[in-house]
Amino acid sequence: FIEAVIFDLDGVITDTAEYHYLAWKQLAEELGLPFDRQFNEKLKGVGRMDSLELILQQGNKSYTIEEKISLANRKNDHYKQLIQKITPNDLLPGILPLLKELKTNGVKIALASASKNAFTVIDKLQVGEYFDTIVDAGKIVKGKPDPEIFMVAAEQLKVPVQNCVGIEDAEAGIRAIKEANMFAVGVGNEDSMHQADLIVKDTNELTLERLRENFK
Ligand code: B16
Ligand code: MG
Repeated sequence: FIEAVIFDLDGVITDTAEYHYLAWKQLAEELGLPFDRQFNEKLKGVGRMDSLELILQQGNKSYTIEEKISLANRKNDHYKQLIQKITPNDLLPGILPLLKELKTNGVKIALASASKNAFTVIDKLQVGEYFDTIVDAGKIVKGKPDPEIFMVAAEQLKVPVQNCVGIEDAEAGIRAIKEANMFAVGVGNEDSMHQADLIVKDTNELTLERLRENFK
């Protein structure tokens, strides 16, 4: 039975991808590197330093570790400024009713986001009260597709992995959920979600009933 639901943030609870896109674009422009929406797709669910590496590979200049850290910080400053604008209206469709439904039915709720800004975003969305636990991305050694962040979420909730459902919008995230031996729900189109146990096109299709019908 479903004892807990573990949520990804970006692309599932809210669309911070747009803000990540704008912040990376600003940095890429400052560095004279190419950057567009198509390239941005590769960065979804991927951590900050790994995302930076992918962007820098577009040019032929090499950077020291110190320079890379300062570039990542610069992108994060742009991003932090952008997320100040987030309000509860930025919750994706169906997410608030789902959180409420899970809570009323005694299903535990966790957040497993690669973002070190997840606490700020959850705060801005005003949904912190629904989460039994939020994994600190800063304490995770291996990013998605490694299962670590989902395993830590289950440990923090004290729920066995076989009773957990993970919800993700990125291929790397679905792989992480499956590697953690959990039931994987993918939000998005089927091509990038073939490993998922259940695929929904839109977040407003996510209801406890739908999850229970498909859970195995
Ligand atoms: P930060 P998720 C991920 O969030 C984003 O999808 C990804 O684009 C971002 O680079 C990563 O968080 C790290 O975010 O720079 O704020 O620490 O999808 O795992 O919720
Ligand atoms: Mg995501």
